[in-house]
Amino acid sequence: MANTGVLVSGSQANDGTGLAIAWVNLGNVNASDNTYTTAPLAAAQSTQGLLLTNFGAAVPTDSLIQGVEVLIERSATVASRITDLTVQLIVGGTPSGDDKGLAAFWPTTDAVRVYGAASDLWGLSLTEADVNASSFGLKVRAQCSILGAATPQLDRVALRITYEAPVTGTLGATLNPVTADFAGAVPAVGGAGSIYRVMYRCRRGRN
Ligand SMILES: [Ca+2]
Repeated sequence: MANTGVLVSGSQANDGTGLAIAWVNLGNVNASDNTYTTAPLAAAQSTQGLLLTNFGAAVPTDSLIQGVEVLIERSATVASRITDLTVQLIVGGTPSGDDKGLAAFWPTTDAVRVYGAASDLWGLSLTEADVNASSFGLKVRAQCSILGAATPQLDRVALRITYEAPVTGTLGATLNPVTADFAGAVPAVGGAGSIYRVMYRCRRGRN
């Protein structure tokens, strides 16, 4: 299994939602450096959707996407006020799949919360083309309690994509179905020494 490493967004924007509060200093969201993307909220207000895209993933062709982890380092200026409203992937420019926003209050000192997992596809069937596209990304919204004002602060928002890359084998080699990806006889189509690419895609109805 391979992964892209931790990636940050090349593009950031507010989604313009209704009367919601826009995030400011959007470029601060890419580094864990205690400079923040913020949206000062009054009681019961919520932020606009922060749309983060253009993560620059370079997953190899014909890989099988296994999961997406989202890492959000964040804090709030006041305890017990700020919670997630939305944490959702963006596929092809459209928020899609599971909303993993949580009801837990944001802490008042920076902490990283991980959403999803290396084996979690957020209810989606993602291809390498989906995740490599500049239109792939993440939407984040936060909301404030009715008890009073507070500001959500995003220090860094990043994601990491786990995938299984295609594996090649040589005719005559012993391929272990656990550690490689082929069980059974290799057809002698090309003769000894031929290179075969063997792929299996058995997940979520894909072949
Ligand atoms: Ca920062």
